[in-house]
Amino acid sequence: MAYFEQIGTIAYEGPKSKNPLSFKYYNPSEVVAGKQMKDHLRFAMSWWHTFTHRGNDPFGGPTIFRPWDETADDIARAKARVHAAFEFMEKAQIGYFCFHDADIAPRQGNLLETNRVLDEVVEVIRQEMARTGIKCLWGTSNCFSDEKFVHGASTSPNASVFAYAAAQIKKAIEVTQLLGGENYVFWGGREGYETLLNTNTSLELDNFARLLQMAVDYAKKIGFTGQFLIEPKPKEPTKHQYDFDTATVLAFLRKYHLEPYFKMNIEANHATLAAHTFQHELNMARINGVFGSVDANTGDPMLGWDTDQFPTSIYDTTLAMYEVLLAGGFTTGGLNFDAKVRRGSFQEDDLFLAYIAGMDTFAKGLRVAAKLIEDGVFEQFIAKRYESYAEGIGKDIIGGRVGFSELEAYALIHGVTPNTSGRQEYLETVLNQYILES
Ligand code: XUL
Ligand code: CO
Repeated sequence: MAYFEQIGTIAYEGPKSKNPLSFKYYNPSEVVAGKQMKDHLRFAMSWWHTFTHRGNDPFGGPTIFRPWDETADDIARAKARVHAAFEFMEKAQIGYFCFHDADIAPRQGNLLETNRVLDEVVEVIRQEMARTGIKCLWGTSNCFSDEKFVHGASTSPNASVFAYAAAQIKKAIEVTQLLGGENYVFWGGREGYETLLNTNTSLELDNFARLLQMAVDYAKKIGFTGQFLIEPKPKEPTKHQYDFDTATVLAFLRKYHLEPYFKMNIEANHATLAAHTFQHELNMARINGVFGSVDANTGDPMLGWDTDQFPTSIYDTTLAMYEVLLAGGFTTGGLNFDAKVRRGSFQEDDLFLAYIAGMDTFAKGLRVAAKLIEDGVFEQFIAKRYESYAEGIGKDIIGGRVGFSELEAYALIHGVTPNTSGRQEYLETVLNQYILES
């Protein structure tokens, strides 16, 4: 059965096309900076927002009613969603998907039954993957929605909740391995606190690290070679999330000797919520060698919460792809649209239009970023700005050949040379020029 009968495969028609169901900038097989666009961008669909989201918000129930949700039997519904999801990905030319255990199969009364149903649905996914060649970018476990996770999962004060979360994650890693997932994501849904008045932060952080170490050990044991990723987010649902931002996660990983096993899954709006730019978070991951993958959705700058919107700002995607290219591009990672259509965008074709918007915006960003790097626009400027460290006293500082006494002697004799302008406005103008002309 086809769910999107009116829609064919979305094709590249170029920037002059007026056909909304076409790509204007994303030309999958076109080579940009030595690689086909599809291999640079590695677009992924998020199962949860695309196939289970019904438009609910805190003020109202569903506004989105999908044909694949019509059956009352929740296992049949999960299987119908698999067929709809693969038809959608094929038609939208999306090569990867990401999932939580809870999105792909309905939970049952106990863990054993939940896992049995999960296996049943995973088998249908496996068949669809074999039929289409679509791959799994990453899997994860939902350790935040269920009531038992009210006080956290690995950071819960209740040890039996820690055990249950571990069991759930064990299974999710196994399923990810079975589906050939290239990564496994940890997003600490409720790993944080609401108030310090009832919280032992020291024990909670130790336990968080214990759970991650167990995951590392178990992956080794079963031969799961996918990359482990941590997705930083500063707030929501808890007031303070332990994985606040890249720098905080790095400090945590280093304290517990976990850094070799984890990279970052950077989400654009999580950066915004931490009062950083998307580019900042990607930059921090890149310079620390922990750049892994991207959740490409954006927020609304007027709102302080996680709106999970499809990205349409070329400015942001240009600077994001600039960092991704400087990081050497994606290896196991990709661009996952952890994004949902607005509550008011309830038609089936809105799903296609939303993904087209996001994919075209990133494709355009890639084109601009590749040109900026090819021309060395910012690299040359930056190299010149720091040239005082390439010779003389600067070289001695970097080489560790001088300390306070030598520097005092230097300063007493030489004083300081004049500073040069940072030229921010000029650089911003050049960036605009590249966005408009590339
Ligand atoms: C939550 C979020 C998650 C993770 C996976 O803000 O982004 O959906 O991407 O659990
Ligand atoms: Co995300």
